[in-house]
Amino acid sequence: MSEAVERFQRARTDIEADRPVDIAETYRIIEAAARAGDPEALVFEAYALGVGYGCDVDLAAAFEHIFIAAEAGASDASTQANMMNLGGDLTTWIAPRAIDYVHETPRIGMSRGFVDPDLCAWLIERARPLQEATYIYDPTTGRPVRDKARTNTAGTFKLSDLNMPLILLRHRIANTLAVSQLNFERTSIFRYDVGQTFADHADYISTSFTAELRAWGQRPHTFLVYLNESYEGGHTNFLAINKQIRGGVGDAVFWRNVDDDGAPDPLTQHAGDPPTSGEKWLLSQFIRNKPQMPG
Ligand SMILES: O=C(O)CCC(=O)C(=O)O
Repeated sequence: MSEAVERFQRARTDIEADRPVDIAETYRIIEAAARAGDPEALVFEAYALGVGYGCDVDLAAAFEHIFIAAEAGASDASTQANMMNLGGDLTTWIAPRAIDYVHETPRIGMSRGFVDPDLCAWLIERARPLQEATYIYDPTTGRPVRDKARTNTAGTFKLSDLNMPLILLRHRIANTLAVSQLNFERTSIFRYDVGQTFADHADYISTSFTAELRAWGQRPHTFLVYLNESYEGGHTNFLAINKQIRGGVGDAVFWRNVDDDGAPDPLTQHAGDPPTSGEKWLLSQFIRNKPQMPG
């Protein structure tokens, strides 16, 4: 094994363990191993180019890399390539989708058929092994704590868990909302079993969390995609405005968590109601107003 590939393997172990790394240096290691012809490094380079991990976003190169990696025999690249074939060329993949507004104050938008049903089913399978217990932020300390107010599970996609269809979806979301993909937090997929809930909460960052706001900015946007519909109950429930929303497979709902001046909007308080039968799967994308740690 070449030196470049050995260095990549070590970097990959760190990424998979979610250890803090020097992102610019890690990208150079990935790139060198990909140039040396390592198929797995090609896949990682595709993800890095897709989200801007230590490099500028280059979606055309990222798109191509997956097909090249599939031909080179990278595990998993051909299933991604097959999914990508479903969505057409790069331009079609990331084009903004049509939206309509279903509530005025606060403004809540929906985009029907935002994600292809086959891709929804595929994303659920990618998210299943990532599911972990969820947390809420302690209102006093700002630290994550377990609480009965949030009993659903969530799978969060760090760099090594990504896949190119999901990266392309992130760009579709960014283009639909006219925001930068660099401001995206890690994408999550939530699972709710019968009775599990994410009780009434808001997604904006409280103005009292000054260090968090200084470091990572406010969270003006929430964008959700309903990945399945074989459950009852499980609405996204905006209690302050008495509005319950449930999309069909692949439908998206989104709103701004802050008003036009950037102040938190308490009317956006909402809950993920518990399903009364079946299980609910939901993609959740939080978007900040400044660039986030990529990957
Ligand atoms: O499950 C839902 O419908 C709501 C999810 C949610 O509350 C959130 O992502 O903040």
